[in-house]
Amino acid sequence: MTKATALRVEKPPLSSPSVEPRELAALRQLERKVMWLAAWTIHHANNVRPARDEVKVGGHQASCASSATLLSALYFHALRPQDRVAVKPHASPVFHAIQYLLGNQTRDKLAAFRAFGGAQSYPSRTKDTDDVDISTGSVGLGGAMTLFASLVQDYVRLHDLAPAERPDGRMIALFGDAELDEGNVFEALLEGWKHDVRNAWWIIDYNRQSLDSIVTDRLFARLDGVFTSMNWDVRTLKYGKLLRAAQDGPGGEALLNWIDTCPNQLYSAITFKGGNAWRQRLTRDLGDSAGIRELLDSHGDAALHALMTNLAGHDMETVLEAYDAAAESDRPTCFIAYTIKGFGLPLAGHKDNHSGLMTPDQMATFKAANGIADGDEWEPFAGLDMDADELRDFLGAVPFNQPATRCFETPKIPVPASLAVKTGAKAATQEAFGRILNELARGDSELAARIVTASPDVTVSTNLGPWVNRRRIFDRRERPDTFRAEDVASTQKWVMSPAGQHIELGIAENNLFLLLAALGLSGPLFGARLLPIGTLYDPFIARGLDALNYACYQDARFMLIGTPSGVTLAPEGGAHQSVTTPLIGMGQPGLTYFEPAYVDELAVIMRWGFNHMQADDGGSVYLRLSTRPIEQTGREMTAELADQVIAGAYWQIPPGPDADLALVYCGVVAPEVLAAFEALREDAPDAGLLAVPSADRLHADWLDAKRRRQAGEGDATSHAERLLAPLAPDAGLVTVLDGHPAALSWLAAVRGHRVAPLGVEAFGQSGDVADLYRHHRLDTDAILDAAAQVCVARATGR
Ligand SMILES: Cc1ncc(C[n+]2csc(CCOP(=O)(O)OP(=O)(O)O)c2C)c(N)n1
Ligand SMILES: [Mg+2]
Repeated sequence: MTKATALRVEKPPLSSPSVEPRELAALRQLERKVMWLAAWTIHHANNVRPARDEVKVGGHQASCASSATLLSALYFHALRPQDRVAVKPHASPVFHAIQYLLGNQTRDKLAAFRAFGGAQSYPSRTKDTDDVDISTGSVGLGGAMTLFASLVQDYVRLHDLAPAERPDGRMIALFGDAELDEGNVFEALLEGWKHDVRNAWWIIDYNRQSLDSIVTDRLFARLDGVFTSMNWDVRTLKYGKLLRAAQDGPGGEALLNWIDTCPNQLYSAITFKGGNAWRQRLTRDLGDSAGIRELLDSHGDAALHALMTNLAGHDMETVLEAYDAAAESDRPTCFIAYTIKGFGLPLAGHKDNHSGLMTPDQMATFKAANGIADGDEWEPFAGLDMDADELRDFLGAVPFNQPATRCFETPKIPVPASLAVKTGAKAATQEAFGRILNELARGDSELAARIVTASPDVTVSTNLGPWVNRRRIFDRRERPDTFRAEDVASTQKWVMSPAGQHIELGIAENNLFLLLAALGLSGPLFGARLLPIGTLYDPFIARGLDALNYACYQDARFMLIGTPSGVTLAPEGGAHQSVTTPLIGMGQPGLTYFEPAYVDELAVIMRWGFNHMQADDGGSVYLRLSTRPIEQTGREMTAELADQVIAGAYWQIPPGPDADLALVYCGVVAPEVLAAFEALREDAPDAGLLAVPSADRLHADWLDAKRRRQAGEGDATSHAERLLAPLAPDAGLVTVLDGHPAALSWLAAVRGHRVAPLGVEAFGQSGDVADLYRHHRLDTDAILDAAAQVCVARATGR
């Protein structure tokens, strides 16, 4: 076998039994319209809509043209209402055009593409109004999320939480081929394989171009193998019907062999140049091959160009056949669809076309070719060769557009009045977290039934063990705990079951966040509200940070437990110590950060968190916890104190009137701060001790009060302002946390107090807590020094 024929894709039949001729004709018309609308939407945003600044509007006409057939065939034919789709970000105008034709998108939103309030640059669940299932933007994430969505769909059904009669949907991603450069895609593939996911389609728009260039020739030969090794069904769609028909004619075999071995760069370059360039090149390379002259002579330049660019991803019939052929199976399927970036546009094939825009002249030519008259640019059926009523009827009958709930409203799950647990006199927040979940696991509350935990291989070391022992690990099949069956003693019972409520992941934090995104959208996507809790070591939040941001961007609701954290996990060393996570927690929209010191605070925060995850204007919650046991207060958690914990801060020891000094702390450094406080009380009897379980809530409320005052609400005040009011105007604050000091130092701006911010600013190293606190200046002596410093500064007016 020659190299060329080895690459040849098995020849599918040329007939199309599954699609009636009129349906095919309608689909071809609509595909043309989608191409036009996408190109026009982008052109309008850049050239027609008046601009107010010099910043380019942008949009991706070439990326859109590449995927118009694949998406039209999907939405107008293959998709069912229960299916969910992640569309590659740069095909957003194609998606919006399709929804427009289906009656789910307005002309105004299209005309305002990329403008404030208009259709979004990249499909957005929260900002777009035309039924985006899965947001995209950061390449690789949306596609990978489909696998976790599929897992969640199975979870919901196996727990009998799915709405009755609702069939399983297929989780579908339209990928740009360069998205498969992102490592997270392969992490997800592997995890998906482990969990035996089903009902997933990945459609790869294989235009062999990324942003900067043409992708390497050898890559996809490898990728095919990757998918096959994960037990995916791989369907390569290479040639359209014209090329397949030509194969049997004069010179056909030689022609296809030539394409098979043609480097991606060369194919793209000649595609850009067009018919005459094909003729010259083929004459040069294949002029002596039998039948080639005849083939070339029987095709004019335009016909030759159409033939040579007739790749399957632009051949409606071939795409429909491929979708239909895969429709019966629930095996994950990857379609590698050969396409041309910029197909049908003057941008086609050019290596620089990613953000290329057609010039007004090119657009005028394209418009004429589409038969669109001036003023009819947005008309759904203008310039088409089929009766508008017939097309309207066709669109009305599209399976995807039949009445069905696509965004579910789900009732809220009641949260018990208290989640308090008993601990010893000394306790760590991580251990208490495990106890709270264990208590929930023992009971039979609705809350416990809806909690799903997940962890990337740190289940036991983040104290999820007791919960897992009781609620088991989720698996589509029952699997006994072999160690138990073999009488090997272990405190961990790892029984797997379809009823399990913990999803065990391999070590890939990206996957944790994508799973949390899918679990946290289970209500709207699958009609069953779940309350996901994900645990990981705090420093490794950074490993999955983009996926965390992505989950929050989609308004997925979950509880994230970062533990252990800071330098307090001392002997574990610098590679495991987290420094910036408090700032991540404060800065991340859609995520509220708490760092409790005491177990009673944790119980209050978790309770609030479960409600916040369900509130219409709520969000996700991040708890930064610790393994360091500290002396508990033994106090009663009053309603008033609980409110203050949630507001972000409370006076653990209130200051006297006009006090000169306050120690302010967050989290596990409480013992050092308390010791310092006792030591300085003799000299500063009026000093106060402020505990800050949520610098994030406190800060957000402070900004909010400012905004409200600006908006005319003159008496609006923030919790931080009220708390700091009793201090003398020139009092000093010493702020302390096991994390970056900027998380608390802003408190000085609330009332203009002096501040000495203590925290961690450098990488750590192994040691015990005492050594590391001394090294990073978090120990009692350092706090006393800082207190002296602010007092001296006050006395000297500096
Ligand atoms: C994580 C991330 N990195 C970089 C980008 C910028 N970017 C946008 S599209 C793109 C290339 C996309 O190529 P491909 O996926 O093949 O899409 P297509 O060729 O269909 O446009 C890049 C690098 C991004 N959106 N996300
Ligand atoms: Mg590409």
